[in-house]
Amino acid sequence: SGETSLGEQLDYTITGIDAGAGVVRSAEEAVEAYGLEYTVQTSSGAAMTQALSDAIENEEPIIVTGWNPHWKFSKYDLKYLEDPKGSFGEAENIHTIARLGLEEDMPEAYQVLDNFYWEGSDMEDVMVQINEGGEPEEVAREWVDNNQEKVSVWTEGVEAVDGQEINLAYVAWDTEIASTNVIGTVLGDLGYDVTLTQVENGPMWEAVASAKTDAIVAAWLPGTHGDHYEKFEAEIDDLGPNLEGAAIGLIVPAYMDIDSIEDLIE
Ligand code: PBE
Repeated sequence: SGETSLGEQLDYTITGIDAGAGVVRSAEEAVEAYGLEYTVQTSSGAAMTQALSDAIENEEPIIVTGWNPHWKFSKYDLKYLEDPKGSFGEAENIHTIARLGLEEDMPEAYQVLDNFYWEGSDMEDVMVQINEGGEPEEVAREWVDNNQEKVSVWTEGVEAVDGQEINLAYVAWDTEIASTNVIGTVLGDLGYDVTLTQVENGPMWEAVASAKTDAIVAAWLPGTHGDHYEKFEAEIDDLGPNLEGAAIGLIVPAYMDIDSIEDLIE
């Protein structure tokens, strides 16, 4: 027929994020597993959400590598493409990982990091405010001030400290900008001199495994960062989930006439 196929309209492109992200690797695996003609174009989380918003504004098709929790679901009507081959895994939890020795060196921070746990809706509150233009640090400050009941569970019985330096590494994904700023604020309130260091995903894992950073709250397991976890398992201290029920996958605007990754097979 003379109709332009979806693949042609999309230039056979899946809009990815940073090359180090697990969701990009999973999307590349999906391209293989489903035998798609598509290429996963890497850029950044911010470029992906910009491309998504441009496409929706013009009611054009787009396929992005996405995840939840995320503010994009409260702003746009979106759907995950079904993934019958399981390239993107099942539900994910986000874990807190400390460097070896943190428990001895900074027991107070370790306790708070170990206690840190919140809901997807909490994280989305922070993400939405940042997306609406709030400075991450200020949004985190406000969230902590407005949610003292939750925060006090993380800090219960923990003694204040006197300006000890602590470093948290994170990747500039919207989820991790939110969580890292919130826990950084809580540690700051406890008396720590907190530095947040933005890195890429691989270097983030290397940093916590080699004690160049004290902790991360950005470990997506078991699937998304499973390869990094396995590589460094003996050199890290896994404090367990700080959030449950996250997910990754291919996401499209609800107006698109496809429901499954299989619909991309030509
Ligand atoms: N993400 C957000 C990351 C984990 C957190 C889904 C973009 C990734 O794909 O590695």
